[in-house]
Amino acid sequence: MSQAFEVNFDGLVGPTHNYSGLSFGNVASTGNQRAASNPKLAAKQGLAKMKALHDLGFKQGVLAPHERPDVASLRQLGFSGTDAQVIARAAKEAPAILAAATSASCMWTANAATVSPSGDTADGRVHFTPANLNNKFHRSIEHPTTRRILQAMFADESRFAVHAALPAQMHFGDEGAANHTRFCHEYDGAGVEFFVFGASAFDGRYPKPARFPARQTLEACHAVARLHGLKEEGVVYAQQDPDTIDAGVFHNDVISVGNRNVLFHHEKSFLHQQDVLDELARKLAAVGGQFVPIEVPQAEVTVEEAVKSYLFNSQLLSRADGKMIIVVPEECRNIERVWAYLQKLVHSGGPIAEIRVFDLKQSMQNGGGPACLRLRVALSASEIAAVNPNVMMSEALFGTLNAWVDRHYRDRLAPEDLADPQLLLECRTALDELTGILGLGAVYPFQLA
Ligand code: SUG
Repeated sequence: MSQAFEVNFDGLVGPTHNYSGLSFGNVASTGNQRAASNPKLAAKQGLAKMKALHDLGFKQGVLAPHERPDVASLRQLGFSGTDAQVIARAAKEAPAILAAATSASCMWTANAATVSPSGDTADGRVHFTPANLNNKFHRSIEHPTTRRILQAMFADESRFAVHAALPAQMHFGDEGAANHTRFCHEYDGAGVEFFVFGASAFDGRYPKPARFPARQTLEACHAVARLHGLKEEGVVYAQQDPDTIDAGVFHNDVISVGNRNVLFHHEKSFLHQQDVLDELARKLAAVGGQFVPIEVPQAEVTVEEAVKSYLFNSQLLSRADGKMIIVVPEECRNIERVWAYLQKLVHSGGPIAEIRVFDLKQSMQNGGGPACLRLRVALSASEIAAVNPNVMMSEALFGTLNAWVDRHYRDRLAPEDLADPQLLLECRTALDELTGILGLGAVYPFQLA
């Protein structure tokens, strides 16, 4: 039996979690603009999921939140003075920009980076490319800190390579693992990496969505595959159906999820869907895997119901007996047809045999479900031993982080609170302590200044 694991690194929700309607094309985000948030509850909901999966025996880690508001970005945009003056001026002259600079969006760590396990890469190292998240200003400011945090967690350069993000330009719009899945037989063997793009930046022959933006380009997928040293026979590219992007599927992980040899997806996920599935089956067979697609028909769950319930923004986790657990948000239980589908799925005798439901409402209201909140890193036992041990979930870390949240987080943030300069100080105090807890060293702008 292989000694390799998929480790899920979940984003710890930051103290400034709020609803600012920043993500055009993400219907939950725009629909909840100006609602009051509860950062304390959001962080605790995320921690509860991490702990529950840890208790079930899965390897679970934590990715730290970022310093917000990002005063450096505000200064770059011409707001000047002391930090408090910068915030006051931005609040008065450009509240939408202040909101963007205050977003806790790094919590959705599926967008932190694309990860290629060592079994796939030319140099046998695990490769990470932080996503430039170029399509949205509030997300485009994440990657420098994300990179420093990943370097502090995966510091051993003989095993891990943490690249810089792709050029910050729409041609190379990159959304990280939200548009990437890896299929394999064993986590440490060779696999097939599946890159899903929304449009091509340079080739006009590819169709484009009409209403909402395509965040990920084909050219970004190619660039990441080159940087990671992937072999052509180990890669499949597919275009998302542009109509589903226009229906609110802003990332591929809102319409499909894969694990090991299984792809759980909707009938309307990809263009030329049958060709895509055939290529995945052929390439996975070449590395010893037997591809199992599970396709959900529109007649049973519509794209609209998929977007509302986040059925596909689920986690598929392999149990020790080889069967899989599907981790879904509570919203799936609240939509009768989706819940009926899930019941049928787990009683079908197929690979997915168990449902776990989590209350992640604080994140869901911004369009972030269970899969958005985690970055998957497949690691061999010796690679796991080289990861910074302080970031791995445990009984003790769970207690420490809950107490840390209790000490530093507010339980309500309304839009007008973002103008409060105290919020920055609260965030810095919390993060200063957190870098100690997680053994990250100096990773935030205020620590590096
Ligand atoms: O990028 N929402 C995030 C949600 C990301 C979900 N991630 C994955 N599907 N993997 C986004 O659209 C909303 C922030 C606000 O409106 O305040 C936001 O950024």
